[in-house]
Amino acid sequence: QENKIGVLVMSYGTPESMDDVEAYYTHIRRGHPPTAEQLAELTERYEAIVGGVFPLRENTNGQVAGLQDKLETLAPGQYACFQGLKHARPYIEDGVEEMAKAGIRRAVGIVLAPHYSVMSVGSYMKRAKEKAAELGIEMAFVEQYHLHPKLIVALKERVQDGLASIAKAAHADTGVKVLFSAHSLPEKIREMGDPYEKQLLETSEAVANAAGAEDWQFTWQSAGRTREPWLGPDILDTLAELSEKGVKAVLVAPVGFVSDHLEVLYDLDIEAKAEAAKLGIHLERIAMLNRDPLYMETLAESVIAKTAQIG
Ligand code: FEC
Repeated sequence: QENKIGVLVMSYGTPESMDDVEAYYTHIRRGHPPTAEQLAELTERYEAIVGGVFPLRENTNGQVAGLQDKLETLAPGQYACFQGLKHARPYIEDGVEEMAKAGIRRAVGIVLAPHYSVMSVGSYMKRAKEKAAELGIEMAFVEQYHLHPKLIVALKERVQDGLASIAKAAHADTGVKVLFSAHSLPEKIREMGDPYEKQLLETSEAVANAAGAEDWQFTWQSAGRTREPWLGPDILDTLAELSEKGVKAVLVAPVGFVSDHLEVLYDLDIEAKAEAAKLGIHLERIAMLNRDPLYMETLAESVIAKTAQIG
């Protein structure tokens, strides 16, 4: 593989088993173990999503394999993909080490999240850069792909399918609000001039226009359980506000995420859905991208375009 270009495919990571939840949570909290109460609460959320299975692991594996296949089609024999996770094994640093062991000298890094924030994609990149410098690998990074035309088409199709599904479920007459959403971050990113919020609005607007959905807005979800203020409004507050305005049907489009995982399967499908039901709102969610061919092409084309920068 020495002559190949390495592709470090980075994703959030999920526990390997229920026994691993505490270590995973401690890693997310930068080495501070959770209290017994916090741990119990997170464990319950994992148990609630399909009986304690960790779908993000399988989905990330599938996306890495799908990207490798797509690169093989577009540029046969030129690329070798490696996986690096933010909060679980194989960690980002492990992925870079695997590349070095395979004799890779040049590599491109890409994150399985379309929007750039210094606190998300930026922190993945920082860790990969440090390890690559240590091991003498030259690396370039895809920082965002939130307006890639194929990503927009893939999301547009899902919004149209979701609207058709809601129309069948008897709410065709009252109109449907499309709610684009993404993981909240601490409010301090605003003062840092971070592009996260702007990029999320750009994706939302492009998808809404392509799908012909006129009635839409953006909301945050999954804010962390810390004392500092997080970007809002949160989806649960947004639902309450929409209910007061008489909205009866909502299609959630979590465009900040690309897989089925806890923040979608619990925070939206269980928590937000229950809140909507209480408010008399019919809530559905668009299907996630997972291994969608158009998403795989978005990743592959972004990697190939970036390769030019490493000579
Ligand atoms: O399915 C799974 O096992 C993992 C689901 C999962 C994804 C995910 C994505 C993002 N996060 C982002 C930011 C933060 C910040 C904190 C934070 C905390 C958690 C906790 C869990 C968790 N996140 Fe996450 N995130 C997922 C899971 N996240 C569990 C800890 C308990 C909790 O607060 O709910 C706060 C950390 C701190 O204390 O400082 C910040 C961002 C994304 C989307 C981009 C990406 O995928 O990287 C941003 C999936």
